[in-house]
Amino acid sequence: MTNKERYESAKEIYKSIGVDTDAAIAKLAEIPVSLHCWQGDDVTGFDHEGPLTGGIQTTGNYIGKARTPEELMQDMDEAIRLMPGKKKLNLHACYAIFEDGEYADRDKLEPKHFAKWVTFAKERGMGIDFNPTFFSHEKVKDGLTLSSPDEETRKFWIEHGKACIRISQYLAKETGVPCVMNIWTGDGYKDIPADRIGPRMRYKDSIEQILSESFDKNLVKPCVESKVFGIGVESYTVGSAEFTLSFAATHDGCLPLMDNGHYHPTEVVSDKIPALLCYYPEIALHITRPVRWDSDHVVLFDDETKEMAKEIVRCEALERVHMALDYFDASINRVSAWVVGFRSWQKALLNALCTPNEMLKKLQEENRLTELMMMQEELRLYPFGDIWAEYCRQCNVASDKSWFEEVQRYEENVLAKR
Ligand code: RNT
Ligand code: ZN
Repeated sequence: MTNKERYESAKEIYKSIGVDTDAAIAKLAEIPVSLHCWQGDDVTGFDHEGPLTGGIQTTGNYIGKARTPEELMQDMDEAIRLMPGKKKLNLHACYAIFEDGEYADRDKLEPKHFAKWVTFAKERGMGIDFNPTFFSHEKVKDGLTLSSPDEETRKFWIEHGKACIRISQYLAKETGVPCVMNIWTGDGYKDIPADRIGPRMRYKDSIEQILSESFDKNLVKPCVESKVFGIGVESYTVGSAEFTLSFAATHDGCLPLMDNGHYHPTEVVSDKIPALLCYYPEIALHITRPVRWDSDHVVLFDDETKEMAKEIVRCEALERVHMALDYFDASINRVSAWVVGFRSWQKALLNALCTPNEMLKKLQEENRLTELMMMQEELRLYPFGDIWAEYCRQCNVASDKSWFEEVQRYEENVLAKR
């Protein structure tokens, strides 16, 4: 059978359970997913020397890490060519690009330092998301930034946040696409603190000061990301789940951002998505794969990833949930890491769009739970691969593993020579 015939056959099978696969494919093609630049260089950026801090860590030393903006863009291009679907570019402030000899510290960053990224994104029809970088910098004092008891430190980071609001607004204006600006800090303590409320009150005040910078709410969407713990900050995180959720709930225009690596191992973000959607008009996600902890492994097409996508689709919230990938694996080919992760999330979304959600919901409402279980299991073996192949064909990318040959060639010709 040709791929076309396989698709036609699969389409009929899905049609018999009330799923329109053509509509699913068309829908997915218009939903942007944010691709994080930081997988390409192990969260290093271009504005500093020195280690990655903030309780996050990349492990591995695979060849070919991008060392310059040109290399990073070239690698991203290579990855983008191999992924179906609409992309948005996700940048961190530490990826500022300085022209010869010039340098601006984080509190003095300006839109012009991101002009090259704007050109890159525009040429590829992408919007841009942005992140202030509150880590890997000498002004992180005793592991604290926005919650520091040292006024000078705190002021520096507030100014950084404000500069990032201005940059986000510029990125949105230039690309014509709203910019999601995510605030995450690694602030916390390794061991049992004596004062848990003080840092949180300072953190609250600092974020309020950042958000007091004037911006158009239709252009800039600030978010606050929570976390349970980081490496070296195991006992206390200032921006905990309760703190950030409450902050977003009480500050108009501020979105909560859930990273699925930032919860206790048996908690699932798939269940938290519909809970938050009951209250927030919009939410944001960092999609990652925690292995035993917030390890930021490459996203796979696994059960929880599928379940998260299903919840977004079932809640009819594809336009209300800002989706961004967030992982960094330095132990494997970084281009492949981008591609596998992005393709996995695309698969999860397409799989969700091909799920007979109305039918399943009805079974639940009528308490036909025996049948619901049977049907959910049955669906696992539906010919989803044929729908995926058709989606990839329409997006002009390989549907099967043949994309990997391209990555191997690129490793040989480009990455191995660095
Ligand atoms: C860290 C957070 C944060 C970072 C990126 C680089 O635990 O997930 O989102 O991964 O900002
Ligand atoms: Zn994250």
